[in-house]
Amino acid sequence: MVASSTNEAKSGEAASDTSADPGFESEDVGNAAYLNRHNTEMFESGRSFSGNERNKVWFNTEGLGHADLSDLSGADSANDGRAVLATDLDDDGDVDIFVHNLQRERHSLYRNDVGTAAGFIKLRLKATSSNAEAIGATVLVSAGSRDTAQVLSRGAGFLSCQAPELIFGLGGAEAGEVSVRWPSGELESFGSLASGTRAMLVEGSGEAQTMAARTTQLPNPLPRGFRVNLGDQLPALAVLDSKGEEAVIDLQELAEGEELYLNFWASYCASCIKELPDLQKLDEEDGRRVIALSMDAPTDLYAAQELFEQRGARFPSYFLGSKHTGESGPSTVQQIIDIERLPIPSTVVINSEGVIQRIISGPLRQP
Ligand SMILES: [Ca+2]
Ligand SMILES: [Ca+2]
Repeated sequence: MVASSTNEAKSGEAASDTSADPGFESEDVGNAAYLNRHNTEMFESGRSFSGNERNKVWFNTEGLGHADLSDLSGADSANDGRAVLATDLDDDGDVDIFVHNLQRERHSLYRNDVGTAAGFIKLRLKATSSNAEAIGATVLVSAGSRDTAQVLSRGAGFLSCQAPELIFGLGGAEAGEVSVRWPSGELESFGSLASGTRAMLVEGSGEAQTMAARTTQLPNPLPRGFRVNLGDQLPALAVLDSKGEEAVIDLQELAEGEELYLNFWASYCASCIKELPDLQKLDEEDGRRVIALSMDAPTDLYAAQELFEQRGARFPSYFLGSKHTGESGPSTVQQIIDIERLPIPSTVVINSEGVIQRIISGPLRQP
């Protein structure tokens, strides 16, 4: 899509009589230079070329159609995905998902925690009378009353390939009968393989070579909307103060040896506004301090601050909109959170050393 837009622009540019003035040409709406800069700005601002195409996860209910598990599975994302690799990355028997994105987080890894109680078989293939990777082979697994077939194909997704491994769920059966239709056309049986088997099937051998499991622990995800995690030290942040002036919050300094609650809120968030009096009471407790950081647009700063004060909140209040880029000096707020994903209210509890002890998504007091 991007390439074709640029080509169209180039042909339009050739017909334009503004080419006599290179300075003017570079500003001409629709020409290649304009589009390139437009595209760069799209990338830098984290916007999508493809509009709002959220990632989807569908579950085949076998009879009741496909259920949309996108949100429930946690794989829902507004990121602009370009390729999906579905394979068992931690070798525990269930299929995990790796997504390559065009922008924002370039790679996302979704660990499958559903479990493998229903059983599985993992197979790799080696052909001897055709391409050694056995691309194009069809593997059939009969388990219980179910027959499942998969074709080994490596190409899928933009600039990506699939893992050379097929994973079969057994639907609760203790074993599966395995046969392979090799690219040569030969059909070969490998007999019954027990649930949990990981095996290499070599064409012509008639016997599966079992392989030991090599399980590894995939990391836990960061708290939603955060780019920092428990145990991290929060950097000094460039913000605006409640009068709209540039300010830097050094959380360790502000904590003054006490426990610090950094509350992310906004004037458009009903539950945020509701808990402001509770946060004020918390700030008045011994050994605790509260700081508010509003997610409001800088243009709404004064209205948000007015609402903050109307709710009886008197603890320090800061806002987005600093001109600092985060390249040197204090960090930007965007370097510790993803504003588009952060659930608000969210509260980070920091100890007197400035280290994150807890991250609370939602109100402090759950309804
Ligand atoms: Ca897995
Ligand atoms: Ca798993």
